[in-house]
Amino acid sequence: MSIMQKILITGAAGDVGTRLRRLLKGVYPSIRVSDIRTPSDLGKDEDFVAADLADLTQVETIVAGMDGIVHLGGFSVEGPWETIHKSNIVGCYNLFEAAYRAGVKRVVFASSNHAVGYYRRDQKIGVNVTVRPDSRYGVSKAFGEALGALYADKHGLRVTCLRIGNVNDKPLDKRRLSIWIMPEDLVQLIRIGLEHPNIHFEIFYGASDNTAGWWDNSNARRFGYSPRGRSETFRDEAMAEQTKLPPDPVGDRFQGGPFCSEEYDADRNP
Ligand code: 15L
Repeated sequence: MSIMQKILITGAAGDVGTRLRRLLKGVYPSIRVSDIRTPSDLGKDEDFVAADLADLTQVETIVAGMDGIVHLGGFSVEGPWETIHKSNIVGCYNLFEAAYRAGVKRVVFASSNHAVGYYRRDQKIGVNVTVRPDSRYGVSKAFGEALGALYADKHGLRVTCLRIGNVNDKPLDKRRLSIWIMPEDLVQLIRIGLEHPNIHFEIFYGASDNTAGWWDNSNARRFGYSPRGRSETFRDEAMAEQTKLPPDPVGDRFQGGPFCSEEYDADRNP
């Protein structure tokens, strides 16, 4: 694996961006961070450049001179179409197009479990399944994966899409016992995407070593991924938290949980 010199992290003010800024510090010689808003904890030594992803000119400014990009930027939950369209469709297109024009070598795209959220919980899925988005947000993540494939296959960008479960210090409830990823494990996946010599276009699941997991992550393991986190360690706590949540008969059937039950047309979907 070879170390890239200049890395850009978009979405740097968000929860995952904030964790990654800390964890990637010192890993790469030069890290630029960007977001539409200034991170509240921005350090004096951090190279922050604000940008609206929906504006191609601004995106071209932040990607200039970069070797690799970790693209976390965008809207990170379900939202109105106008918001998803601007932040995650136009914004994601601008990111890949600007990266290509600037000669950036690699992009790691933060996709989401919600690109495949309508798979049932009794199904084990790998990375080659048809996408089954559970929301407009999930559709935007499937779109980002498709864009990544296009820029890899047509233009030679090396692209890794991470279908991230839930990044947190510990799994928050029963569903998260299946999809939790420890932040350090996410760093491992990002580093594979930025450094592994054989990346062309890959999809990995962003999950730790979860016994209750729904995803076959052998593709990530093929590239050396060796997760350290084990959600079972936190089972009792997570199940105790679960009892505080309202019943969700639709969400509980599907991997995407509440994203699946939101706006669900039960009368048209017997
Ligand atoms: C996501 O994709 C979201 O960005 C995050 O906020 C969580 O909702 C996560 O999925 C999840 O499914 O728990």
